[in-house]
Amino acid sequence: MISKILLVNPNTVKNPPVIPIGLEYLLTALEKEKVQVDVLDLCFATNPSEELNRKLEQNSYDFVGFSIRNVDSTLFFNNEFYLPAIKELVKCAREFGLKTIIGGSGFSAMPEEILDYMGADYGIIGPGEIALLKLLNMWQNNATEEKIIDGWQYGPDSNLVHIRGNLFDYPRYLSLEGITGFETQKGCTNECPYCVEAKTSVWFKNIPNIIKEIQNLVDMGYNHFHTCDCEFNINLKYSIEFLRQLVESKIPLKWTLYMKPYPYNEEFFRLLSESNAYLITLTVDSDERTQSLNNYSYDDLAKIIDYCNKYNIKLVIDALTGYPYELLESTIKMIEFFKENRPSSVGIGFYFRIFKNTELSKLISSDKNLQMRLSRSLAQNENFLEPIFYHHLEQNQLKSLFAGDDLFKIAGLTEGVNYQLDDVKDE
Ligand code: B12
Ligand code: SF4
Repeated sequence: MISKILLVNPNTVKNPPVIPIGLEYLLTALEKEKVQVDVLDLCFATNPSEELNRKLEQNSYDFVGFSIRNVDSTLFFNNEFYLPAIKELVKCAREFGLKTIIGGSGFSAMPEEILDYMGADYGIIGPGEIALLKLLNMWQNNATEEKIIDGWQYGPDSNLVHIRGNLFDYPRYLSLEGITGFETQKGCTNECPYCVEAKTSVWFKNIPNIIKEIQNLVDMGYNHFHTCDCEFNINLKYSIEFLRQLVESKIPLKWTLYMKPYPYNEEFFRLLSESNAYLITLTVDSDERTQSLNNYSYDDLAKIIDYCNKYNIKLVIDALTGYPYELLESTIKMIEFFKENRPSSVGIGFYFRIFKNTELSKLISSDKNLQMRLSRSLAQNENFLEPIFYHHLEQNQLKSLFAGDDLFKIAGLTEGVNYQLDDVKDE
């Protein structure tokens, strides 16, 4: 394969900054097939377009690939919309006559709309390790009929051992409270009606290869990790096996994870604790229709809180409330539940970011009553790119339900993510 590709990280969000692990994974896959790859990290750039221009003037490439991680901050308060700045960068690469490819979790949320908005040549949905190689091969053979390739068909290539930490400035990320990530799997089987990751295919990675990847990073001095799985406990048997092997490896690290309220058991929490998982962020819906779609109830939440207490793991709840037609009683029930069964902190979101291709967007599009509760009017042929939110609860209403209990926080009113909260930071 003779193509030369520049992979660009255009993500300049710094609260916290995120090391572009997606690009690191692509690098291993491309280098294994001897594709010539170069990277440009614009996270700390003072003028991203200028830096990209300079890079393109000084080097010659066939392709420029952009990783679109976030469409926007998904928070109503202080919302930030990231696509316009990335569009400028894609335009700059096209002005050099180069083919552009976009991918990433943000892109995968609304692929057709984003490809069109960006004016890019190609897009890859979901995992890119195998799909990008396929695309480059097809291009070389003049066989690129599709503009968008679905990487979920091919998965992430679990035979790879990712050697990371060399091409991006880890020390700079970590000095600004960034954290090193690792991924054990891709996809989610749950059915949260507002989520862009709901009902995707699930791919599990080879556990010994993940452990080698983590060991290499720890050997380089990076020992504080966050999982990059949508939710760590998609499949309990696999998660427990991963935890067993991590414990056996005796790698000195500490880590934090996202998980959903089902499935779990006591062994799972015991192993989390033994492997030095110090903080869990648990995704919770107050709406019991969504709870039952995802096989859990308040009994499970109570058990999880007990296990976290027993095994000394901090627990932060990321809760959503006020889904269309959810009653106020349901919101009150959740708040009262957490007042009684206390985790370390409960972040509450009550504005739902509407993404195309979700159950929520279909519901909103077909219901005029719900359209009265949007943060802006629906456009004709609405593409949902420009941030748009549904809500029927009010901030004051929630605050009065909190009744001064500082366990509760409204999502988006303070900067940062859960591992940065003062009351959950690991000493
Ligand atoms: C872990 C995580 C975090 C951690 C990151 C820790 C760390 N150091 O890595 C923390 C808690 C810090 C975090 C913060 C935020 N996050 Co976050 N996060 C995730 C999560 C669960 C995993 C992301 C990840 O690393 N995946 C693993 C890597 C390997 O996958 P990947 O990046 O997708 O890359 C693959 C493919 O996309 C593709 N690919 C990627 N780039 C490219 C480029 C090309 C050219 C090609 C072809 C392919 C390709 O190939 C890669 C390899 O398979 C995702 C959900 C998800 N499952 O994606 C949300 C997610 C990305 N986060 C999200 C958001 C909103 C945020 C915040 C803005 C939250 C906030 N309001 O503060 C911040 C932003 C911080 C920042 N600087 O960007 C949203 C983005 C939504 C959207 N559509 O816009 C997601 C999708 C969650 C969601 N469902 O809403 N996050
Ligand atoms: S469990 Fe998490 S990742 Fe899965 S659909 Fe629900 S919110 Fe999305």
